[in-house]
Parts: sequence; structure tokens; C-alpha cells
Amino acid sequence: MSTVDSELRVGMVGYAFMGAAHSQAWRTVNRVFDLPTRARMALICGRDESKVATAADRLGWDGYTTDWRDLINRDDIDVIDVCTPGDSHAEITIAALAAGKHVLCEKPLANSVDEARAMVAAAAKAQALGVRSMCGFNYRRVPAVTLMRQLVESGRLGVIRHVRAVYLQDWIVDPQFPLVWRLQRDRAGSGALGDIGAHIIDLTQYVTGQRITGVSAITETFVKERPLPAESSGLAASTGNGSVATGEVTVDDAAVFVARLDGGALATYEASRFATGRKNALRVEINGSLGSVVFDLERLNELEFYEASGPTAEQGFNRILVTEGDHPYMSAWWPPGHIIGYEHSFTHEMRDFLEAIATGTDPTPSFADALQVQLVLDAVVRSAELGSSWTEVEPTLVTVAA
Ligand code: SOE
Repeated sequence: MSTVDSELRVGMVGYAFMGAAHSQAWRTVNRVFDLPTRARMALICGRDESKVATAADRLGWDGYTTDWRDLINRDDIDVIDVCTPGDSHAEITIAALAAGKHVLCEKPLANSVDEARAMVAAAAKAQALGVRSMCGFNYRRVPAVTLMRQLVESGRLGVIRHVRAVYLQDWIVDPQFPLVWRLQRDRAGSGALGDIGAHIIDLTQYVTGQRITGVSAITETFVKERPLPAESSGLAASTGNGSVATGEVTVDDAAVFVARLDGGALATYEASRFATGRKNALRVEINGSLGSVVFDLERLNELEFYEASGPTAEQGFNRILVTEGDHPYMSAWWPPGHIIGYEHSFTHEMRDFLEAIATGTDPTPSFADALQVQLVLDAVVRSAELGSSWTEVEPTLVTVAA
């Protein structure tokens, strides 16, 4: 067990789903992994004092504040964890980096390419002063996904020919589901595309080491008008005369696109919140000249691996149970066969972020990696608006980690 010789005091902005998931990870990371530094859950931030006070108590934070600028200005906060809707990522992150705070920012990085570029520039300036930044594409840190990348990187699949990725949910199939912030472009930037499509864009680029260079896309908003949420409950607001006030849905409900990757692979992507029955169904299949590999989030402890070698009569997709001690991250948890879950990917994310800060290295995915995702999102939107003509992805002006 290494001795912990320092403490990093964390300030987290946001306390909803991602705030809860990150809090679980901050609470757990030093109890599971031997790290040279300890995370202290110092302050959680939210605008509603009653709600954030409750969240601080429930999620295990020492205290709370209602103004994120308070976190930035304090000299007893070292790390800012941004778990807010996308419309505040750039402002909070750029201010935090300028104040010398290490930053973990949830995905997608921003609501636009311009914002993402500004965040990359701020991160580069801060990096020169030893300040670290990372974007929260947590699925990279599912052990089976890391193993998937290792198999591709080692050449076991040969030349990658196809990438086939879907991320499917169904939480807004009911047209009476209220117009929450994720359904408003000015808050979320885009709909299923940026929220869940961003994950499969990052994950497939990470696993293959290839970048998407062009797309042809279609998007759809199936339900264009929804009841306005009541401020407090999130349920439908009333107009007072018995009818329900409604508002326009300004984001995509689903996005489908084909893509070329710079290593020559052809790819298909589908991100939808209208895949009835699919709750959080992410599946990626990679086909290579020597074999294939399949990851399915609903079976996140497993990886299906097909090697086109050996006797034909014995070939088939092998199911690898990714729980051995020499599988990524797994030696810190339980004996082989004792599986882990969705939340563990966030603990792995905090592990790698803390270790990078403590060892003075740059964690991945960097903001530059996240900018590459943002450029693809932008190309998908432009392609869909142009009527699915072929759209080149604007080259990033910064180096992107392979
Ligand atoms: C969407 O509902 C969502 O919460 C995404 O925002 C997360 O990134 C994903 O991990 C789970 O689904």
C-alpha cells in the first residue's frame, strides 16, 4: 500500500445524475486504489441552497456553496469537477483553469466547436503551469473497453474494416415527458447526438486509434412539442385554465450516420432516445481482417472475441469474462468472476485523473480529444442540415492523443 503524501481538495459543480455518479467515485477511489494522493470531497455547488445542502449530506461532501465562482476563488480547492448541463461547461472550466485548478469536465465537452476550442486553448495555457484537465468519457474506463483497445492495438484483429456502434435509450418515448433541459438546444447543445452519440464517437475512436474524417447523417425529432416542466417537480406545468403549457423540442431525438475513419475503416453510428425497450444499450462491434470484437454495455464484464485462426470447425465468438487480476483495473476489486458495474467506470476515471495530477502527467481523454468528438458532432449536424451530403470533418488544429 503506497503512503498517501498529499490531498487534493475537490469542488464539484452539479448534483444531479452525474453529480451523484462522480460523488460515488470520489468516495470510493482512495478506498480501492493505492494512489499517491487522496481526494477530499470538500465542497459541492448548486444554485438551490436547500437542494445542494441535502445533496452535500447525502453524497458525502464536507460542505456546499451556491456559487461556482466561490469554488474558483478559494485557495483551499485544488480540483473542479464540472457536472452541469453543457451550456455552463465552457464558462466554469475556463475560469477554473485560469485560477490554476485541475479540471474534470463531463461530456460532451461543450455545446459548440467554438466553445470547445476555447476550452482547449485554456487547457493548453494551464498545462504549461502544471494544471491538468480531462473530459469525462467514462466508458473508456470499463475494463472490457480498455481490453478491446489493447486487442486492436496489438494487431490481433488485423486491419480494421468496420466499426458498428449504437447507443439506444427510450426515456422520452412518452410524448407527455416534460421538456427538460436535455431537450433544449440552448442548454444541451444537441439531443441524443451529443448526449449518447458522443460516447460512441469517443469510444470507437479510442478503441481503434482512428479518427472520423467525414460523415453523412440524418437526424430526427419525433416529438416536436412537449409539456413544460413545473419548476420544482419536473412534471408538466399547467396554464391555470386546466390545459398544459407546452414548448418546442429544439434538439434531435435520434441521429444516424455513416462515417469514414482515417485508417480506412467504414463505420455506422446510431444514437436514439426512441429505441423503445432499450434503456441504456450501448454496443460496439469492430471487424478486422483477422478477427472481431464486440462490447455490450448490458454485459459490461464481458467481451466477445472472434479470431479467424485455428481450425474452422472450432472458430466462434469467445466470451471473455473481464474480471481477471491482469485485466485493466480489476486487480483492485474482487476475485475473478465477481463482476463490477456502471459506477465503477467513474471510479476508474477518478483513479486515472488523480494519478495524472500526482505524477505530473496529462490524463486522457484530453480536451483536444474531446474537441475531436465535438468536431464530429458538428459535422453530423451540418450533414443532416445539408440533407446528408458528404461532410468533411474540419481538421483539429491541435494534436489529438492516439
Ligand atoms: C443520458 O441519460 C445519460 O445520463 C448520459 O448523459 C450519460 O453520459 C450516460 O452515461 C448515461 O445516460
